[in-house]
Amino acid sequence: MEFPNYFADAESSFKQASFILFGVPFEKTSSFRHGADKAPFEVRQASWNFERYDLRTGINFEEILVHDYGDLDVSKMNSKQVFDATKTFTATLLKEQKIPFAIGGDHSITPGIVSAFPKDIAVISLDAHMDFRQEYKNDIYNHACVIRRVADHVPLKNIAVLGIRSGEKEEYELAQKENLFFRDAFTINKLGLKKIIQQTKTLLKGKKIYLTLDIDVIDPAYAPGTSTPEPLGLTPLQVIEIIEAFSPQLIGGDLVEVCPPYDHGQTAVLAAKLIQTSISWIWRSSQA
Ligand SMILES: [Mn+2]
Repeated sequence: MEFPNYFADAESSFKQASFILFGVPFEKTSSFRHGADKAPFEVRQASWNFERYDLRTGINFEEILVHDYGDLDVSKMNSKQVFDATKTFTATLLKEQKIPFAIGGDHSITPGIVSAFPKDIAVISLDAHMDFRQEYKNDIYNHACVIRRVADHVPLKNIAVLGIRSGEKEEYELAQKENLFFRDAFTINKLGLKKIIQQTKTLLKGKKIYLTLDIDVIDPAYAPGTSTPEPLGLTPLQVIEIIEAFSPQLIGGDLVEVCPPYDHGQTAVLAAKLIQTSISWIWRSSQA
């Protein structure tokens, strides 16, 4: 069965909307499994599964002014062109005071979006991977270099990476040497998520935050349909807790790396739920 090809209840006009959802079906930099370009479609389809009322926020999703712009046409672009296109598009949204939320695509779609924001924002990256390489496969815009590219725009001290459990030895050493704030999945489980949220809040106190949510931060038992699955991850409820904790500071976000050909639907449903929840929490925080 096919549902309309827009996110459920995202029925505001562009002009009226506070939130603009848009798809960036780009996945040319994926290094293991291919198919993340199918994610915007599948995540939108999955979104029609939910009831509108959110138990925890007490908000009916249809009350929220969300416009689904559709997908950016990136099919013939390389990673540098996608960087430029997402930056330009996001800049037009910010000029209109909109809150952007992108559906990837692989993680390489994030730095262009972030580059449209002022340089003094902060970024939280939820990801299984360090993504701190200077370049990968001769491409500085590869999905394995996301945090590096974000750090070209945002000061490194404004970046927090949570949930990692994969990276090259050199990446870890460099991250430590350069004082990148990161907390791996093991430390989160050992110290407890509350403690880690507290530490992250101290780091990013008073800052506006962009959230990039790589679905592979979540354990592949919950989210198997992803490009580079990495066992021993966070649970969906831990991720929801992080989103809730930072929602008063969030000014935009993305959800990336869903890979439908390796999914039985559960990853797309979870991704849609995380998008719906993120938007609901940001909306609720803005109403308070
Ligand atoms: Mn990742």
